[in-house]
Amino acid sequence: MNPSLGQTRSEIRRNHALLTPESHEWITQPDWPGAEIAFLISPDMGAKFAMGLVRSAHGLNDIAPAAPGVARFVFVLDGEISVSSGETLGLECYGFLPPETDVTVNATPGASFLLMEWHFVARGDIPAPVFGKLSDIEGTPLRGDDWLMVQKMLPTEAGFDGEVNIMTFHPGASLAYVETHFMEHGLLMLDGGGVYRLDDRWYPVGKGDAIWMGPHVPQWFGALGRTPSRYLIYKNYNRSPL
Ligand code: UGY
Ligand code: MN
Repeated sequence: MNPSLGQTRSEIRRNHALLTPESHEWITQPDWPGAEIAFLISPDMGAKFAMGLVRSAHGLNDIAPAAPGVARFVFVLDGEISVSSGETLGLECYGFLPPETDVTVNATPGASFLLMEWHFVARGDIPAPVFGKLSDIEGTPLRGDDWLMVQKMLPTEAGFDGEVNIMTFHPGASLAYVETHFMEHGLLMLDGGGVYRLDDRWYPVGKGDAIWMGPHVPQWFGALGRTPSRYLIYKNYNRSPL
């Protein structure tokens, strides 16, 4: 595959997309001074959320909160983020900033992180911010299969309208069946790789690849290789389809 000859593994389809690193478009935004952002998933393609990668060569200072009504989630891929409420987030630490939180974001030079934003659907009181470290979260087997472990970064209480999980597949493990559900996903491969089935297509995927799975798209993953495969996956959850 040779990007300079017009080739890419990226595919944008009606109900899903694969976004691979060689086609990332890094842009600047007035709301994010000092940052370059590659927005990989956005409502323009049919998603109800935005997902991107943020990087900053010289660091970030006091990035303003998200727009009114918008929840923000960050997951650190390199360097360190600190927030104005005092928390410092290192590698594989995360933060959930609910709407109307006046917390600003700073980052060290060279930092990079995953950014998710979505219009928050409130049920009762809006939850407080959540900060944590992935390695502190215990994994639980998915449907009893300990070759496929899930770590939930957000509380499962009804006040949260989404979940962001890490799924770790033992080499050779796979989803037990082809899922179809009305909830959407945004996914970033963190380690390893395998084959992702999306709708009627099968994609080889590896570290750094991102995927949008729209409502109802048939989805399945099988892990390949000799080391575990891990992905971060967002899902709109605790919400009615109506
Ligand atoms: O939570 C999920 O729906 C998850 N099992 N989906 C996926 O990995 N594609
Ligand atoms: Mn799913």
